Parts: sequence; C-alpha cells; structure tokens
Amino acid sequence: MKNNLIATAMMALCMLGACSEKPAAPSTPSPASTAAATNPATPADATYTVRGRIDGLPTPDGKSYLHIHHEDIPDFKGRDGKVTGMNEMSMDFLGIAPGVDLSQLKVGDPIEFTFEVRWKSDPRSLVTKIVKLPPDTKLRLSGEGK
Ligand SMILES: [Cu+2]
Repeated sequence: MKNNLIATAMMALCMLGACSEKPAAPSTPSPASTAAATNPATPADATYTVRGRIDGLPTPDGKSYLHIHHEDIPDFKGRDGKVTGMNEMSMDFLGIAPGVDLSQLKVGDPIEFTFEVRWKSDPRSLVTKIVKLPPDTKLRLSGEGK
C-alpha cells in the first residue's frame, strides 16, 4: 500500500515534468527511427511555428543533427496539455519530414520553422517546414540584438 502511494506520487511528478526526458534517439539512427520520422504513429499533439537560427545541420554519418536556436515559445504545451512555455534554447530536432529541404541552409541562417510535437510516439518533435528569413533578420535570442 505504501509502495503504491510512492509510485503514484512519482508518476505525478513525472507528469509535471520533474523527470528528465529520455534521450531522444540512439547515437546512430536506425531504420526504425527513420520510419518513425516519416510515418508518425499518432496525430500531433501540437504544432508550433517559431523563428530561430540554424546552429547545426545533419551529417550523413548521423553524428550531428539539425540544431536550431529557437526563440521563446510562450504557447508551448507540456505533456499534460497545460501551457508551460518554452524559453529560447538551442535544441536538436531529430525528426525531419520528407518534404523539408535542408540543402539550401547553412549554419547561421535565420529561419522560421514549423514543428509538430508528439508525446506518445516518436519522433517527439518533427520539423515539417523551414523558411529562410532575410539574412539581416533580428531574432530575439540571447547574445543577439533585440
Ligand atoms: Cu526548445
């Protein structure tokens, strides 16, 4: 009985985001994760369109991913559906939809991108669109002019 209570309390903590997320992907992408990226098993829980700057691009050896320093996402919803917001951060995006062309992008490019979030299936985040912004675009990112 006591153990049940502890387990319940720990589950509640997890739902509040107290647990750290599991690593998003194995170090080498497997065919299964590629399949998941192109054919998610569940509908998106939310979709966000955000501005940011390209911090890194995927390499064929799978050692680097699409890395974006994104602006604040004030309407970001947590696993429980409540709006928690997400501060600006530099973040790996492992899921990239087949229609997204990364070939014209380079590190440092300002972009506006759209990504879907799925809490119940992989990929956790799936980038579905990237639009390049003018090179002189001022982004609200730390270390850059407001
Ligand atoms: Cu983020």
